[in-house]
Amino acid sequence: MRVVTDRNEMARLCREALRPLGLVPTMGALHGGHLALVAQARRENATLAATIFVNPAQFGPHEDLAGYPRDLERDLALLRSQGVDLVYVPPVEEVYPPGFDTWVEVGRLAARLEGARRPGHFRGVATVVTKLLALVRPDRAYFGQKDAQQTLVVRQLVRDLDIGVVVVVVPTVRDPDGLALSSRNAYLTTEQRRAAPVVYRALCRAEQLWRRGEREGERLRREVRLALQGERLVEEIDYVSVADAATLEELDRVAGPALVSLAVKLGRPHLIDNITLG
Ligand code: PAJ
Repeated sequence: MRVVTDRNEMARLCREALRPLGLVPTMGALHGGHLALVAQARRENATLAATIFVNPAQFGPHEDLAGYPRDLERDLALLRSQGVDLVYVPPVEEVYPPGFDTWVEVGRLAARLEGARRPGHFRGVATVVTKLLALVRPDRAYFGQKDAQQTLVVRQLVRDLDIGVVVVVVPTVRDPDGLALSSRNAYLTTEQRRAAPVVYRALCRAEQLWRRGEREGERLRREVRLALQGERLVEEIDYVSVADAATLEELDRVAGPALVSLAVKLGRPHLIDNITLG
């Protein structure tokens, strides 16, 4: 496994790589969710590249960029054990050199949900993903359904900017109690961790009602909220959404595929999760 910090060297190694070339972008602090992306990408490509870059541009001024969990040696050992060929670990100045002044702004899709909760977040994501795709030029790039809106934003920019990469979305990996794996789970206390499965339970409540024939968006949103409010450690419900799975527009009635998604503050972190209906 080659670990590369220089973008010219990364570009050269990717140009010379056996095709197809797969890319798994991450911010490190790797867990089973990341590794599911890596495993699938390993199966589907001749060469596998991963990136580890905690992207400052996607953190808001009041978000804990400095406190984001980092453990490069452990991450590299995991990637090596999964058969990754190339890992790009750029310093911040390599991605945003002095004078950097171009941003990728996705419109309507990026304004909703996480975009409303975290202004500027998707501009940072879209910009760094575009840069990584331009540098690596992979045949396939892998993203997790855990961040459903991010997958839609990436698909939109790939389409709009004619990037010519296949975006592959990998199902959410969960702990046995339903909690979606996330680097931010490390911030939970033992007691908060015990309460956290309420997030997935609340989503499953919507699915259960939907299976019984409930199609009214507002009723589904209300039931998810009620389930969340039943857990006293949920300090704040940022949003509960039942939206069109392609446009993220809130639905009055569920007819086609719908994304049920939510964000809550539980202790220090905000937890996000989602399921798809239909
Ligand atoms: P990060 O949070 O490190 O996640 C990297 C990838 O792993 C994302 O595609 C994310 O959706 C996926 N992932 C995280 N938890 C998952 C889980 N439990 N199951 C399945 N997939 C999971 O997302 C980012 O980094 C950044 O925004 C990035 C795309 C790297 C741009 O900076």
